[in-house]
Amino acid sequence: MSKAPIRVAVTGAAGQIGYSLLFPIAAGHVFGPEQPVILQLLELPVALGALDGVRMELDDCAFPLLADVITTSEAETAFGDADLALLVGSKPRGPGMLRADLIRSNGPIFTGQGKALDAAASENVKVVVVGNPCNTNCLIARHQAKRTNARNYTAMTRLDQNRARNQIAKKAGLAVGDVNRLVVWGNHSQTMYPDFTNGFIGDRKVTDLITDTEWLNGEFIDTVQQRGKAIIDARGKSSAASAAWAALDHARDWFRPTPAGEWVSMAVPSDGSYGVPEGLIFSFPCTVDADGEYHIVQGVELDAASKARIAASAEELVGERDAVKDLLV
Ligand code: NAX
Repeated sequence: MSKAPIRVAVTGAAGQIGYSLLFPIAAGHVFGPEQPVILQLLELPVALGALDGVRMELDDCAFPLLADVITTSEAETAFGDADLALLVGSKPRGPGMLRADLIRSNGPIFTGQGKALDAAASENVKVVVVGNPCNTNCLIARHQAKRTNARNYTAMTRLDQNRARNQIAKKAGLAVGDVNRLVVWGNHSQTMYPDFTNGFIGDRKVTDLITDTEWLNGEFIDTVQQRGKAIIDARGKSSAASAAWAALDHARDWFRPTPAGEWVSMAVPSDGSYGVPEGLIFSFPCTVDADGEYHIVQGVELDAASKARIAASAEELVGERDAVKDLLV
């Protein structure tokens, strides 16, 4: 192994998503077949035993690229010199719990983890928040970014994008790999907007190939927005493997230039683009350059209905920000 290893911190590493996430990273899926990695895994003390089992399984895979595995319940140890931090661990939404309760209950976790990240991680650490409500948890963690690069605090909406691409491909009867520029705007919640108006299948607009506008404006958007619930209803557990793959997609696509003509959905700190209040963690169409910097795609044409949906999701995020304002002082 000639290259210096990349350090990847994962929180909630013994959970469902963590378990699906670690093995592909160790196998080279994110950073390629030449790049060694060190996994730095954070869990609650109560789950350290289970995490030890995960570490044993990682060992037993004999991954040539896996230079080391650190398991800990100390956030600063897990985030030490991390180049990538996947913040997955958080409390799940319990029966009858409102979204507002979840925000209040998980917020403090992200204050503590934000502080630990800022104290210990690499200055340019790339942060991907998966734990829900991921946009606002990311906002809270980012508020602690004094030394680390505050631009690099992002939340995951890639699962929503992947879900949207699949629905469109199925409806058109074409390959999912040909669906492009089909991004999700806004909050990872039921106000998210999968924007079919700018999507392509091959070199044809989605709206040229799928002319059933009632389906696009109704069932399609509803299916993407409700897909998480549909999976819980069917499986009895929330999405795990698909969420893990989406986190891997998000990370991989942030460490390589975006292929020409493609866009990726990333919830990033708003710079005011498209009228989204500055600082909200909002999913936009993005591209990544050769230096690993993301950019919000500018000049995307939006019809009145799209603008209204984007504004509604921004408004929801403003409400979430207000609900945690004591954690942002
Ligand atoms: P699990 O309950 O299986 O695992 C979570 C793990 O996090 C547990 O092992 C727990 O011990 C650990 N944990 C809890 N608090 C922690 C803390 N303060 N520090 C370190 N570890 C901690 O949940 P899982 O199915 O893996 O889901 C994890 C999170 O992803 C949830 O918040 C879930 O809502 C969220 N999701 C986000 C998605 C997205 O698209 N952004 C989709 C999938 C998923 O619903």
